Amino acid sequence: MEKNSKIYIAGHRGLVGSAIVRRLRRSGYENLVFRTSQELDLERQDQVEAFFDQERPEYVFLAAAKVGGIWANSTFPAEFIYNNLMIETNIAHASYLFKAKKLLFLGSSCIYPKHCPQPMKEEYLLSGHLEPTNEPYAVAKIAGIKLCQAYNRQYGTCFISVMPTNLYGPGDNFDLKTSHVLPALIRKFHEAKVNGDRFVEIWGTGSPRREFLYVDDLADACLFLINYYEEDNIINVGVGRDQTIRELAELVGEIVGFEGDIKFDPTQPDGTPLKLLDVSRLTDLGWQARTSLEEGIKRAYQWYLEHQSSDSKLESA
Ligand code: GFB
Repeated sequence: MEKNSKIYIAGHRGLVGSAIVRRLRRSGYENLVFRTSQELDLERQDQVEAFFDQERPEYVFLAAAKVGGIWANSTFPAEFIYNNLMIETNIAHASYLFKAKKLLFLGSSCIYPKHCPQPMKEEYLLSGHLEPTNEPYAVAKIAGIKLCQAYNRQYGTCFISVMPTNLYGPGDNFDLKTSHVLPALIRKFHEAKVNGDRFVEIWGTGSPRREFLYVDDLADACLFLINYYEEDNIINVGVGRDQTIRELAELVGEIVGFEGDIKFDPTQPDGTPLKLLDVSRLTDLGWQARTSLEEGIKRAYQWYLEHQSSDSKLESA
């Protein structure tokens, strides 16, 4: 990308999109275009095509998506499959029609089978059954990958697909029902500390293992990949380490300064037991994550403290 290239960031107000905007600006890319969901409904093909016709972006970051944690995925399966299919189909097709030079599609580590060998290599895609709690979301993301590959093959486009592990950081959704585990734990421990509660309740058994990537590291990887990666194959982005949810909860409790106990609620689902990405393909290209989990949680907690009074932001970010 040239410094004056026109770059469209779909989803620029979300966790990932806002980090990509921060990262692009830091490197001096200023010709950025974006629209709020009020201005442009990405589920409407006519609106998306009119926008592409008007703006003709040269590079597209497809970071717009319907996302959420295990409860949201299980509760709104129709929205998770429909919204994501519509958004990715409309944007990829418009990128082809209006001749974008390159598109970067963001998938998710939940595209891999529930009982995938660990760490999960890119070639394990479609080698087994998916985790039921997020199957509709995973199917939409797999469709997005196949769409990119099919357009590359038939139309000669340059659409790349990037699979990040579980993400967290500034701009996250801290709503206790719909969020992912890490922001939920930050909020639960903080509120328990402030209220002087004796314990914090965590969903599930605490035994599933998860890997967490700080979102600004993902944005850095996206910039690296849009500049240097041209392959059809998907590529994982993670840190290469995981921990149990129990260990994560202990770490968040320590950072927040909560001194009570942790209780588990095994009536809530655990989801997939293991989810660690093999990041050797990306490491071999010369990129690796920089932010330690402890440092990342401290920064995310700081962001939460600075934004907790504006409830609307916390619940819709
Ligand atoms: O982050 P999370 O919601 O999603 O949950 P997944 C991870 C683990 O943390 C699960 C446990 O075992 C949860 O039961 N957990 C414990 C909690 N306490 C809490 C809590 O208070 N809130 C939440 N949310 N979890 C998602 C997928 O799976 O991962 C998405 O549903 C997406 O589609 C995302 O792929 C990356 O890691 O299980």
